[in-house]
Amino acid sequence: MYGNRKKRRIYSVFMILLIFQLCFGMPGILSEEVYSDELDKDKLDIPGNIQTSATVNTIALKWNPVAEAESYDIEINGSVTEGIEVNEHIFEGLESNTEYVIRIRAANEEQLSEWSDPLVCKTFEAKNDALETNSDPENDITVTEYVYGVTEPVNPIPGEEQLTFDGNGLLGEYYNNISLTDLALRRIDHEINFDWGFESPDAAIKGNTFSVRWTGKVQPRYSGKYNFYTLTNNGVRLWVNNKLIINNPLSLPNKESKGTIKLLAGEKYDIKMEYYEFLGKAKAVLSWSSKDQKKEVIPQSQLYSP
Ligand SMILES: [Ca+2]
Ligand SMILES: [Ca+2]
Repeated sequence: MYGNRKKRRIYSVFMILLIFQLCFGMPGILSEEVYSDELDKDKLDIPGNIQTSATVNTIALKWNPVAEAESYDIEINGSVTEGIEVNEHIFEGLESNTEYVIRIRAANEEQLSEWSDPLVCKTFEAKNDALETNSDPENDITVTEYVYGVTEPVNPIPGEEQLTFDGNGLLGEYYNNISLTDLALRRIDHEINFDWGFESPDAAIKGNTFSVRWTGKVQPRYSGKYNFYTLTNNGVRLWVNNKLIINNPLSLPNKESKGTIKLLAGEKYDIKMEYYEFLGKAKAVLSWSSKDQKKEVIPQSQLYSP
């Protein structure tokens, strides 16, 4: 009997504590949970998966989009650029061979996310001091002019119509990264005149972060100073006769670059074009012109695979 009374008393005390908890304790706990749920609902995520790509004087960034974010702020060496509306950005005009510390946060009208962990990205050392790059804002063309080759102007060779032009195109080597190291595909491209948009050049190639090296020979129809033009999205380098005549390693969309070199009609010159696509749309077009040659995409007849 005594044992049962004790059990009943313990049971009663337990019930009183439980009722007290229900009346006074629980509302407090519940309201805290509701409050933190409301905070979580609006909290912006920190931008993640930040990828960088550097050149001598540029740093390109992209990151995963953040839900509910309307824009992004980027801090680069302490200076903040606000209101970037897409999840990618390119800083231009940076110092070469310099480390930049970068953080990104998301923003909308109500709030800011925390800054991402700082990451360090270093620009490359400038190697080719002779190369002059001028910007022509009127035509939105980045001009890289570098004249090589024969010293005296050469007139078209008499009887040049006897020259034969029967090229087959250039060897295209396609890589599944932007650094021309992860070879995925080799093929002959009759000309370099590609507008891939958001698509990939081939099922074996990713839609972003791929690169291509085209090699072979180029054969001009006329003698004289030739302009070569690359219209690329994104970076490009072009060598003709083993001279680097275009060096635009971080081409913005629809940027045309021009390089100039003197050539002799009918000669076959080494040509190499390196290109990479970083993000978004992809494009690679190689054209030429001279005083005797109207501007055109360099046709298959003038290109020879190695
Ligand atoms: Ca793409
Ligand atoms: Ca692109």
